[in-house]
Formats: sequence, C-alpha cells, structure tokens
Amino acid sequence: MKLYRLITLLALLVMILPACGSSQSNSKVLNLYGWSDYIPQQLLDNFTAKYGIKVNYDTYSSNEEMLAKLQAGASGYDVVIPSDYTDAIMIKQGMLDPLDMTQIPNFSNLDKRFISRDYDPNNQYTIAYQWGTTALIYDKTQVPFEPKSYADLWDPRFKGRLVMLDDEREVMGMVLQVLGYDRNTTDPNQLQQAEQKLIELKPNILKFDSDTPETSIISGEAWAGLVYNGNASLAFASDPNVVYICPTEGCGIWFDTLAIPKGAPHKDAALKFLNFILDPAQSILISEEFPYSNPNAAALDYLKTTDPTFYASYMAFSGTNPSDAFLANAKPIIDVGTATTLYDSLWTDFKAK
Ligand code: N2P
Repeated sequence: MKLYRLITLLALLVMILPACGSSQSNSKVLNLYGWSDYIPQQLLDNFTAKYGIKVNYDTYSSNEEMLAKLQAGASGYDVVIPSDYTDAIMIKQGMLDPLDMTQIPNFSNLDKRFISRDYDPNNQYTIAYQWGTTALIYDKTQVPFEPKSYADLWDPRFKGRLVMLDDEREVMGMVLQVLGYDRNTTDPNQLQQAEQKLIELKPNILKFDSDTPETSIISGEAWAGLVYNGNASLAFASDPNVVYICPTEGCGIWFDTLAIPKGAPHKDAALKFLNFILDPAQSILISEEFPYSNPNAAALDYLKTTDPTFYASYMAFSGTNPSDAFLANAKPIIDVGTATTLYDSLWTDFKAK
C-alpha cells in the first residue's frame, strides 16, 4: 500500500513538474540586452530559425548604463553582456543566475585563456563573448606628427580632432595613466587631478562616441582618439592608413561575457542562446561583422578554412590579433568598490562642463 502511494505521488509529480516549468522549458521569446553594434542580426535570425524563438534586442552603450537600468529594477531580460569588472559587481550583488553548464556543451570551444578568469573564477555565471583592448587610434595621413603616447593627445594641433569613447572607466583610466597613476586608483586626490587633466583635453575632443567612433575616423573628421579594438578594426578595413597602438603609458584589456540576470523569464531560451553563440559557424558571423577578438578557438579554426582572406586580415591587424608586446602593456579595469561613485560623479561633472 505504501509503495502504491509512493508510485502515485511520483506519477503526479512527473505530470505536474513540467507544467510548472512550462514557461521555462519551451519559451518562444528571448529578451536580450546587449551593447549596440555587437551582435549580427543574421545570428539572431539563425537562432530564431533553428528554435522558433523570437529575439528582442535592446541595446546600451556602456556597462554603467546597463547596470543602472537593472539596478533600477528593469526586469524581463534573459541575457546581458557585461564586461569583466561589471560581472564582478553583478556577482557580488547577486544579480546573476548560475549557469547550468550541462546545457552549454559548446563551452568547450573556448580557448582556455578565456575561461576561469578572476572576475568569475569557475565560470559559474558567465561565458566569454568577445575580448579586446582599448587603445590609441590614428590615421597616419591626417595626424600632424606620429603619436606614441596618450599624452600626445593633449597637443594643441589636435584641436577638435579627437574621438573618445563615452566610457567613464576607460577614459578616466587613460588620463590616470598619463598622470602616472594606476588606472584603477581609488585615491580621491588622484581622481580629482584626472578630472582636471581631462578638462584640459576638452578643446581637442570632437565627440564622445562608444557606438561607432570608427565613422569619425573614416570620414576624416577625427584624426585620432581612444577606441575599442573592434572600432579600430572596422576603421582599418575601410582605410588601411589607420594605425592602432598600445601607447607608451599602456592601454586597456577587457573581456566581455554573456550572463543570465536573476529572475530571467526565459531561462531555457537563454541557455540555448548561450550555447548557440558558441557554435563556430555562428561565432564567426560576429567576427566578420564586428571584428573584436574572438575567444572561441574552434570558431577561429573554422574561419581559417571558410574565409581565409578574412582570417588573414584578422591575424594581421593589431586590433583583432594583438601581439604579445601590445598586450604586455595592457591592464584591465577592475571593480573599485565604493570608489565607483566617485568615478561616476567626476565623470558626470566633467561631461557637464
Ligand atoms: C560594442 C562595444 C564593445 C564593448 N559596441 C567593449 N567592452
């Protein structure tokens, strides 16, 4: 009799459990919140064609914008694309859901250099999306002299000719390096000096643009600036006179990731999407349209055979395939804890001036 009851109970559970999780097991929608100009529409269309899951893609232009929106209570997103230091913040604040790695077998396609990094040591919450550097770009046919350091950007001959990322940590980090300080300093005095130094750069700044700064270089309006590697790669693809260097002070290095925010309504779709993105044939679509550095080793192998011309240019350019010498001087942004609010307020103050 007891055994009979147990069997009945188990049978009931088997019937009920899938029903409880129905929105979790067969979702028809995926709400993606990611950087702008970063995920090819073709990849999203391929995902929809394969799984019948429609993708809504909302974009942001900085980690801070994404974080502020989620902290203000925006819910409903299934996948976000934070950078390393923002992962650290989100993990600390309990904003991400642990990943069920059994659902992401393509994780093994990643180059070992991009797993188990310090911001998420066991890849409990994140997988690598793209990586890259933040460094100095210039058009050698436009610049009045050959820039070698960030300090050169203050030269008055650059008046109105610089394009800068609208990225508070990268720009403040750059100025701190020019002053000889750590790009992740938490010292209020050093940070204040950085704001002053940044104010002195203002006459040279044509515009702040984190989405498509390469367009200002390509049009010739801007001659130099601070951009992400993918922007430099796009500029170089359209104008081979574009140079991208890690200057004497050093440059930035970053690792962008895919993660699932806590409370994501379509977690099943999110896991499918994470695995799909790591498929080599999908992953190379990213490199071809947005040439950052790709952490997917299997995808780069695939690219070598399917698109050898593009592969050769990917390997030859410092933006997509930085040399050891380039990387030797590259330092990441890290979470500065409570000093974040100081960075925020100095940046806001500077932008308002
Ligand atoms: C894409 C920006 C890449 C993010 N538009 C750099 N971390």
